[in-house]
Amino acid sequence: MRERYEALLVDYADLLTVLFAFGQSNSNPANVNGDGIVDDADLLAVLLNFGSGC
Ligand SMILES: [Ca+2]
Repeated sequence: MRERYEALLVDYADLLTVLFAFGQSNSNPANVNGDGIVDDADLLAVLLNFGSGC
């Protein structure tokens, strides 16, 4: 499972992962910032890193 998006290429699959999991509070790879819930902060993190990787 994906722990941190900055370690991977961010693409449409990641964006969809966040969108489909939006609002969920369980453990989820879409919870990018690890605060326990998938929300707009995670969506923003994906958008800001879209197309990047290392
Ligand atoms: Ca989050």
